[in-house]
Amino acid sequence: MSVSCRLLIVLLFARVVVAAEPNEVPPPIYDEDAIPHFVLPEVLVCDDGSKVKTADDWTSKRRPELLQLFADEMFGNVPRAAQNLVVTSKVVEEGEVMAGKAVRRQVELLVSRKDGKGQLVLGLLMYIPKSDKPVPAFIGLNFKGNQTIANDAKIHLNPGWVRPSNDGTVVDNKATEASRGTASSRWPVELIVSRGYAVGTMYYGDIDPDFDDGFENGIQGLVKGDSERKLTGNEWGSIAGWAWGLSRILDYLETDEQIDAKHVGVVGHSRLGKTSLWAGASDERFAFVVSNDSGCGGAALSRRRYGESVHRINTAFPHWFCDNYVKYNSNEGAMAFDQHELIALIAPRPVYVASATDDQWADPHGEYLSCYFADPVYRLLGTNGLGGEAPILAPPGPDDPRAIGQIGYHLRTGKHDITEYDWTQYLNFADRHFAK
Ligand code: GTR
Repeated sequence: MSVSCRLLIVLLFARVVVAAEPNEVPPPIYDEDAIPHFVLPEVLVCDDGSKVKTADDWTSKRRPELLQLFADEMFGNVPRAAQNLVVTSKVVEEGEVMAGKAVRRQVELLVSRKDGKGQLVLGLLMYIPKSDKPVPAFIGLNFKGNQTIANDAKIHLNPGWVRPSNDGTVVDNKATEASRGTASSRWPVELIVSRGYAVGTMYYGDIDPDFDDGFENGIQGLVKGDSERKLTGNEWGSIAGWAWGLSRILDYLETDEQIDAKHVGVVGHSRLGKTSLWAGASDERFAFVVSNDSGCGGAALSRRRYGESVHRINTAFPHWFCDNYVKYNSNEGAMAFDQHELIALIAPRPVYVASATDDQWADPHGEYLSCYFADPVYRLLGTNGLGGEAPILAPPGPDDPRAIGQIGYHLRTGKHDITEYDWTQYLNFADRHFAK
């Protein structure tokens, strides 16, 4: 089916235009019939109107311009000064786990300014299956500290600022002992290791604490130093900072002989799914990318305005994206891009997008459509896209991971979360691509 024909079908889904006062966040749409009319930018047409006909057109022209567009208008560019940072690593703890079948390794990545005026300590936790050859790995950031991912008393308790929680796991914005293992259902470490993969994680707040402080702290603050300069409209927001941190983990893994650094996938849930997509788009060393329930600003098409909208996300989380992104509040039609093109930036590498039935805020249908509209790029680059002869417009039903080619997709029954079911699909997907 041609791209224009697919666009027509989407237009048929969309009938009513929603109007709102310029500065007022419109109420979320939860009705397919209420989605505004929209026309998606064509992924295989360059800014100058020329068509992308070959893999080379994509790689040498369209992909670079799209990547720059997302950097300038949405996530923000990493300032050149970040290249002056010096990152060193130190293994700070190591031990056998899982009855000798795996190793737990804790590493500190020390990020320092050359002028000595400040540094950040990023704590990486890894579980690595014992093997006589380097193993592939999944890496991803976590929300509340490495100690939350497993009930393992040896994991260092994160000393930094943590988002508040009233269940005793965080007191005065510091994680407590009670937080140990509280996110273990999201990190089925034993399953991952038993399938032959290492898993590495870092607390996202080590890179940039998740609150709007004008970027005085975290990686943006470190790069800025004591200069009074404010970030410009196209400089990095928090998501770009977190993605930068994921790339530093990969730098380290390239030096770890137990890891097959050519087969490292990046995985993330929710805001960290938005982050894994941007990390995968901006750093082509990531061999595969997983977006779990990433929603608005992640895998979901922005123009649908279904569930969380650009206007709402920029209002609730002004620090996640660059300031230029605010121009698109209730004005998505002015974007020269949409989220299918973020998926396409990962091509031809495997990408997996997952949604959940009760997570309408993240627009499961819009997440699938991004995969659908990224499919032509995957096929142009010689892969089978969403699988089959041609992609299917209707999303698969719950718990039916059948839309699986170089792009994978499933809709899990249940709430906004990342579960063992999700991980099982990601492991199967990685197995298939790494031909194990
Ligand atoms: C929500 C936000 C979503 C998603 C989620 C999360 O409040 O609206 O975009 O990122 O948080 O990260 O848990």
